[in-house]
Amino acid sequence: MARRNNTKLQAKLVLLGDMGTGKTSLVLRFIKGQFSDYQESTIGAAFFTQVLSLNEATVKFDIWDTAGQERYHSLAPMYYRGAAAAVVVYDITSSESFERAKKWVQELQRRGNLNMITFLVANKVDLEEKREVGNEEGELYARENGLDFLETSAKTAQNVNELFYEIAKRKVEEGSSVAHHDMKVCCIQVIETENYAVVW
Ligand SMILES: Nc1nc2c(ncn2[C@@H]2O[C@H](COP(=O)(O)OP(=O)(O)OP(=O)(O)O)[C@@H](O)[C@H]2O)c(=O)[nH]1
Ligand SMILES: [Mg+2]
Repeated sequence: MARRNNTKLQAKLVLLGDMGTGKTSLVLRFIKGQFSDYQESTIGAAFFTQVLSLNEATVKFDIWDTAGQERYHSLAPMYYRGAAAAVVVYDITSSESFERAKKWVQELQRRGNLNMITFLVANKVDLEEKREVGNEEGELYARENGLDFLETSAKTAQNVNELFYEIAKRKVEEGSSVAHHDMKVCCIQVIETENYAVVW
């Protein structure tokens, strides 16, 4: 019989994106199942943890929710350095936030981890009538840049759990491929800390 939950992984996840795109709202929807129309703008960054149980493993996420205001930009490398996954968020009702998301993707491609899982997330799909960025536009940019893509709504919860579960699943697959094949991959390190293996 297959053993369940026998692997424990810890993964650092960072959210980046323009102010007001819904980064904090996505995290609070995922962790607390809550949404507020009056979510306050993040100052500096906020830290959350959440444990996800999959069939094969338990993944503990250390989540850094960064502040989108431009004045905090210089702090960002502190949060994406060493991250296993990055979620770059834009707001479908703001073309400007989509342009900002592209800048984040470029910065991550220049300065982030080589094997980082990067999701491009188009948030606020409940505001379809105010849409400025088409689904195909986001999807195409993601495909051309090797990113995963999801449209979400922190308000209605559409695709929010799916986003975090997909990242967890991918980390587990990466972790097990390292263990099973005993590969020496320079950028994937599996380190035992306490009870968790940290996958970078
Ligand atoms: N309609 C709708 N509103 C949303 C959604 N997600 C967030 N909002 C609203 O958008 C505003 C900004 O959300 P935040 O979660 O604070 O955005 P943020 O990206 O964390 O912003 P900063 O912390 O300033 O970088 C808030 O008023 C939220 O209620 C969504 O999916 N749909
Ligand atoms: Mg915030």
